[in-house]
Amino acid sequence: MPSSPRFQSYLNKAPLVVAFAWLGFAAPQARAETVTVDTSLDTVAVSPSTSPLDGSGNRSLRSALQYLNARLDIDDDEIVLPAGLGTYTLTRANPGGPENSAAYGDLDVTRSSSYGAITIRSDTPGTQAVIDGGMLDRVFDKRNSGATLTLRDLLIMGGLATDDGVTAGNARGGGILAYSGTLTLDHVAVSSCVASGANGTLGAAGGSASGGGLYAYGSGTVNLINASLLQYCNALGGDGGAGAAGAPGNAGGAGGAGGVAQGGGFFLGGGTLSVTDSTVSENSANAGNGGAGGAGGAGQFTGPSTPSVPAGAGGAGGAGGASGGRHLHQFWNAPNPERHGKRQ
Ligand SMILES: [Ca+2]
Ligand SMILES: [Ca+2]
Repeated sequence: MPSSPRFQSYLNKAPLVVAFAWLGFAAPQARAETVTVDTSLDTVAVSPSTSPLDGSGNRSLRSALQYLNARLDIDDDEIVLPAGLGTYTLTRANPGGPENSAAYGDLDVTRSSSYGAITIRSDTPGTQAVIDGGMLDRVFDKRNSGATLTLRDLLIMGGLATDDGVTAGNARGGGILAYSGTLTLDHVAVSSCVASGANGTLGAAGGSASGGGLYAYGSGTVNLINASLLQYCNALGGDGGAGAAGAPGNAGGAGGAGGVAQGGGFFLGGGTLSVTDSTVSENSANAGNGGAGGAGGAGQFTGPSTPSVPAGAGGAGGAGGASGGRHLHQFWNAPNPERHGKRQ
């Protein structure tokens, strides 16, 4: 009987191979994947269904996410950002309205609950890697119900939301927009992010703004743990549009109402927020101003001196919007878990 090491190795594996053959399966492979980013540039994957590499052969934050979004398996995967590689600034502006495939603007996490979780973390525990949205769009958009996303040791800044994820006008989630599932911020700071509602056009109301730092909706859970921080974020309602000028002899149009602003730091449109040893402070919500009333129409003269049609009255000014947490500068540090709220 042969006794070479190679043959012995085969003999050791043989029962497993036979077992899988008998069951009709191929032998399983470890599929969980870690993609370590090696460029701070904001590039896209050339073939995201098979590789995280961009056109220069590098792995960027965006190209890595495109690749993991396309990996529809049940294993948990992660993206590792070297903290010393510089700021990861997003530079791919949306070409026209919201985009939800992670190719432009915000970084869309599109996995559903049927597949494994995604973790995006710094390579150095305790040291935050910096992601700057460049005020082009919000930074992260967690889109599918049930998906699990963990962000760890990150500073997320410079996000700007002007849409609700699908439609422009009403702004939600300047730093992060999250739909259902589980989102955990583990030693993550969300700072200097803005949700900004659009200004109204002629006589129309301004857009609303909700969640300057974070907006969560659906039925999931958001966990802030381990010295996470929502700070210096703003929700800014859009101004109402000015009323139309009146036709001769007619009143001017009313101005549009100012847009509502809610939740400078965060807004819960649904689900639960749990804050543990983390802080929400120095955020603000400012509603839009009401639009000015339109000018009254001029009088009409048919004779040499007396107007036969009097001048119209000026239009009514629009109502100012309402703010939730306006000028909110409170310090909130919850050392114990399970603090829930609609607005903060
Ligand atoms: Ca998006
Ligand atoms: Ca996007």
